[in-house]
Amino acid sequence: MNPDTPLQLLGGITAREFLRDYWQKKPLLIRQAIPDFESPIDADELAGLALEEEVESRLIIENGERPWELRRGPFAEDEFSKLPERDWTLLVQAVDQFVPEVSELLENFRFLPSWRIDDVMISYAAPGGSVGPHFDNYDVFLLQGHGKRNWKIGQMCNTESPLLAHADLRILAEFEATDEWVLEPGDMLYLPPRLAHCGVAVDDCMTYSVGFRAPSAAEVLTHFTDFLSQFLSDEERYTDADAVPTADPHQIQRDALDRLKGLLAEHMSDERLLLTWFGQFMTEPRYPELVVGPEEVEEEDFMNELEQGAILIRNPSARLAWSEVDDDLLLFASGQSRYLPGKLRELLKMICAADALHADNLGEWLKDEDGRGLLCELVKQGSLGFADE
Ligand SMILES: [Mn+2]
Repeated sequence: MNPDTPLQLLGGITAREFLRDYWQKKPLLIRQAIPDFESPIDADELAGLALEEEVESRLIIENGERPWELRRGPFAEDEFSKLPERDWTLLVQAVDQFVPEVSELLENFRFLPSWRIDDVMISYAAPGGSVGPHFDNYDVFLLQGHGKRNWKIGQMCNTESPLLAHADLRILAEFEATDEWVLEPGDMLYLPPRLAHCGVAVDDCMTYSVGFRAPSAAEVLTHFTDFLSQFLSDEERYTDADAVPTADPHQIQRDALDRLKGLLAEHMSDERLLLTWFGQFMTEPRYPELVVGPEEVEEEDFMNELEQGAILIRNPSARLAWSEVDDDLLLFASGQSRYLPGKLRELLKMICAADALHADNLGEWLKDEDGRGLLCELVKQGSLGFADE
């Protein structure tokens, strides 16, 4: 993708300009980001997903049993018919993992790293429906899918921003609107992290939220050090073979701190381990239980299937990324990593990018032992699978 091509999705600016001026910095309203957009799923289908055990969903009812009542799915069918006329919202997480047409929408966002994308949440709101003024710690693109929604944006927030007393929802106690727009189908609003916003349904409406993942500094440190510690032996300890007599034996001296910093720096700067951890962490599936490998797959059977025209597709819950370090390639698949020889570079790119793999586009790769082995492993692991006819 050429970063200097003006994109309709970004209102005619280029990916380079968007990243420079807006990404993580300031909001951008784009009228008709996807012209004449028609939601690939309707309200009934969304409600249907919220009945499913494996789907994460919530209902927020502004004037329910208590103010801003939160109910968690899965829901029973008759629960929807008992809802009030207005002022409620149904939120369904990760619809892209369950509806291929919603997943295809993400193709529009290839100007951003795919491993930064978390999921597509879809909300359906009755007139007046809202989840209250709030802020998120992540970037989000809000694409209007159906009906109209009024969006107000406000101040930049942080952990000190006062919230309403509520057990589960983080609703801002203070909201100072600075801008306001009504979004119609195909319109999109980009919001950087921590910007206060409040969307209220004008009529029955559906909004797509393309959300991103970014680990907190605390997560990076705790998870990376946990990962690192698997490779460290108990013998490796704080050492002070270079110690000299101290004036006061009760004082922790500067030299002790320097030795500790040296110990930390030595391990923290291991780029191979850092990359391995990061790739695994960022490709961890949101719902690991949906990436379960099938029974043992024999390479011979696997090859036969492909030769008979079977099509390999990515498990919609799997996450893939690749990287390189020195002359090695690394493939990250759903929280796992593997080193691969440099000759597989083009295959790796294809596995990450292609929506379908088959004998035709795989071509020569099926004659390569390492290539075949890799594909077969990914099927065993559950990241790739044969499409049902
Ligand atoms: Mn939000």
